[in-house]
Amino acid sequence: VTADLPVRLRDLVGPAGVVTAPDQQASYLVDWRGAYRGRAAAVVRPGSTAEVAAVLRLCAAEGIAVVPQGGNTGLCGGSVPDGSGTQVVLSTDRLRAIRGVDRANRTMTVEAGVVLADAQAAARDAGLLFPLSLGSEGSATIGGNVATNAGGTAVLRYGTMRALTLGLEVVLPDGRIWPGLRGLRKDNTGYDLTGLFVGSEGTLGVVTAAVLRLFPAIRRRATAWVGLPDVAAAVALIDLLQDRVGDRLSAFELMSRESVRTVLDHVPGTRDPLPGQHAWFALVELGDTAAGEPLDDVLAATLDDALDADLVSDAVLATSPAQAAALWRLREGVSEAQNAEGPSLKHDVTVPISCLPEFVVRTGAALADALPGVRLVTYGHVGDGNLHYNLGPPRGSDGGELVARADELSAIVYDSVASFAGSISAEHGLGRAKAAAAARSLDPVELDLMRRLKAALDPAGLMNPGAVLADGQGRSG
Ligand code: FAD
Ligand code: 2HG
Ligand code: ZN
Repeated sequence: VTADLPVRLRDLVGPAGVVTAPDQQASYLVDWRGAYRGRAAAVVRPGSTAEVAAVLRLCAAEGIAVVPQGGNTGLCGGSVPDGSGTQVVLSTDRLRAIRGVDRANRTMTVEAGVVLADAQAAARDAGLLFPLSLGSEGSATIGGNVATNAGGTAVLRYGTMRALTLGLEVVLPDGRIWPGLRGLRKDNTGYDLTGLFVGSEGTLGVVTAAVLRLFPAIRRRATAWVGLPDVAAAVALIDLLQDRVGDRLSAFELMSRESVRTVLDHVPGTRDPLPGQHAWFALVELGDTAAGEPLDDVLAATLDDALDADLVSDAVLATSPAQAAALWRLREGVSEAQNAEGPSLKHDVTVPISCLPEFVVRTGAALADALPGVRLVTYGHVGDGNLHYNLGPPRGSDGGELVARADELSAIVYDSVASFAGSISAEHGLGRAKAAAAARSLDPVELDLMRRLKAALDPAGLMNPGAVLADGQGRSG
C-alpha cells in the first residue's frame, strides 16, 4: 500500500471523506457481533457516485482491495476488512439522498447509504409502503440490504430485497459506472444484471443507488401471540391462515421456548404474554389495505378453529399498537439477547416449509447426541421456511467447547439441511463466515459459474476478497 494513500484519497473525496485516526476508524473495523475485527489502510466515505468511481479507479490502479460497508449490521463478517491493514473500507454513510419518489409508478430511487428506516419513512410520507422489515432497520442501509439480498419478517408477503429492487446504479471494480436505475417491472433486454448484483455482498462492485418497489399502505393490522405444541402445528397453522386470509398474512414468526426465555432474561421491559408452558410460540400478523376490514375478528376466528383442532395451545390478540409493539419486541430481541449470553453458533437455514417439522426433530436429536445439553435458540421467519438455528452452550458451560467444536456442530446442521434439499444461507449471505461451508455445499457446476462471474467482473480480485468465494478470487478457466 502506498504511504501517501490517505492524501491521494483526500484529493478525491475531500477531508471529511477520509478517516485515518484510530479512534475514529474503530467502529468501521469490527462487526456488530464483535466476531470479526480487522485493520484498514484507510476508511473512505465518498459523497457521490462520481467520488466512489474515483476511489475504485485509484484502488484498481494501485492493486488495493476494497471492502464496501453500509450500516455494518451484517451477520457474516462481510463488511469488515482483514487484519493486514492493507485494505480500504469504503463506507456509504455519506450517500444518504432520497433521489425521488414516483407515486404513479410506485417506486422510489434512493442512495445506498440511506438507512432502511428512513427509506420506509419516505415511502410512508408518500402514502405508500416499502415493506422490507428487519430488526436492524434503524442502522442497516439500502445498499447493504441490496448487497445481502436481505429478507426479514415480510418476505412471505412481499419477497426478499431482490423482488423489491427494480434497478441499480453500480460502480464496477475498474471505476466505470453502470447507470441501471430503471423503474420497470418488465425488462427482458438480456441478462438480469440487477438480479446479479443483488446478493453479491460487495464482491462485484459498489451499489450506489437503487430503484425500489412501493406498495399500498397497510391501514389495518391484527397481531397475535400464539403458544404451539410443536413445529408441525405451526406449519399447519400457516396453511390454515393462508387459506383463510390469503396474502393478508404479512408475518408468521416462530420462536422456540428457549428463544423466548433468552429475551425475557436479557431484554429489559419484556414479559411473557401467555400463562402456562408452551414448547413453541408464533407471532402472527395480518395487514389490510382497507381500513374497514374487521381483521381482529378474522384472526380470532381462525385461531379459535386452530384451538379446536389442537394446533394451538393458547393465544392472545394485541388490543393496541403498544401491545403489538411489545410482542414484536419479544421477537426482534433475540439477537441482542443471545449476544448478551456469550458465544453462540449462528445458522441461517431454509428448507421447504413442509420439511420444517422433521428438520427440527432430526437436527435437534443429532446435536443433543453430539453435545448433550446444547441449547437450541431456534426461531425465524418460518412463513417463508427460514429458521435461525442458533446454538448456545449447555447451561453452566462458558461456551469454550461450543466454539472449539464449531465446525463439527455446524456440519451436523448443514448435513441435515442438505438432506432436505435446503440452503445453508437463507437471508444473511455468506460473507467470510460461511464462504467455505458454501463451497462445500454448492454443486461444482454452480461454484464454477460463480467463480467465472467473479473473474469476469473483478479479474484482479480486489472487491471484498474472501467474502462469498472462500479463495477471494475468480477463475477464468
Ligand atoms: P453491512 O453490514 O455494512 O454489509 C453487509 C454486506 O454487504 C458486506 O458484504 C458489505 O461489503 C456489503 N455492502 C454493504 N453496502 C454495500 C454497497 N453499497 N455496495 C456493495 N456492497 C455493499 N438480515 C436479514 O436478512 N433479515 C433479518 O431479519 C435481519 N435481522 C437482523 C437483526 C439484527 C439485530 C441484526 C444486527 C442484523 C440483522 N440482519 C438481518 C442482518 C443485516 O442487518 C442485513 O444483512 C442488512 O441487509 C445489512 O445491511 P448493512 O447496511 O448493515 O450492511
Ligand atoms: C432475525 O431474524 C435476524 O432476528 C437475526 O435475521 C438472526 O441473529 C440472528 O441469528
Ligand atoms: Zn432473520
